[in-house]
Amino acid sequence: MTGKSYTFTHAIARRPSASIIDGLRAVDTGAPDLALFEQHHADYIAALRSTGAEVTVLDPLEEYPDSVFVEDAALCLPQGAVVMRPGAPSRLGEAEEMAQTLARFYDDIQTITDPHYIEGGDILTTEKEILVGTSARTTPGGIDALRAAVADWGHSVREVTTPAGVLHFKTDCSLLDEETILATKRLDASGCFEGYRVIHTAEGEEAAANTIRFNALVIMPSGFPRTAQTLDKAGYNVCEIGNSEAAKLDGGMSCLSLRFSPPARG
Ligand code: CIR
Repeated sequence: MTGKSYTFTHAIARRPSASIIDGLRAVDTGAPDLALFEQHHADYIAALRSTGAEVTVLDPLEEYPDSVFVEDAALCLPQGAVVMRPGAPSRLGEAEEMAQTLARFYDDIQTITDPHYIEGGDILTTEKEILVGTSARTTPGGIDALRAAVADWGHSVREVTTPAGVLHFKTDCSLLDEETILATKRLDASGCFEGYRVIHTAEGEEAAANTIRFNALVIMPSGFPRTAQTLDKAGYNVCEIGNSEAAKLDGGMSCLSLRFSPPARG
């Protein structure tokens, strides 16, 4: 296993806060249950750690109800980190909180600044490029700012489109290996994955698309048996984690961590 786009030594997560009941959601299907969310979160952290990774678990931030979804606050690359500028006003302050944590691991930290917006959930890093979907949270200017921030590190950024009504680009896709993407049919139909092998989520199991490849594991939300079987048959080592509470806030497996291998510090 060598793929730098899914092989990580570290991850950062943040425990859910009691204020999670005020988290953003497209459709209200009821308040998340904190105790159950905490259990799912603990299972998720255990899965990350089971691969040998060092996982930093931050304390809850009551002032930011959505701060458990740490992925949106930053992009971590082998050379450095980029602090995002979330498009949701209630989430703007999460970026600065994450910047402080990133400084433990990175010397080179870039920051997306006013007036641009970009959230980590819209960013899919593959072996050869960084795909970023425009969305209600991520503007073309934000994508251009990211492109400028990572150019010196040798990364190319390609702007794509998050489907209308979908929160983030990665709500509908995940990286499985160097050449393979798990995606909903609706996102794949946009043509953005030309040149990749694409495995589709099963009909009616679109929410399974927010999965992560983390070292040897494909960590996916439980409750999507046909997609899990497809991935299993394709040879992936599937690990299912309860996601009922995060799902009430449009969250899935990728949102709950930042995954990275920090550069050696000299
Ligand atoms: C939000 O609307 O911002 C949160 N309730 C969910 C964020 C999910 N994050 C992600 O997909 N990366």
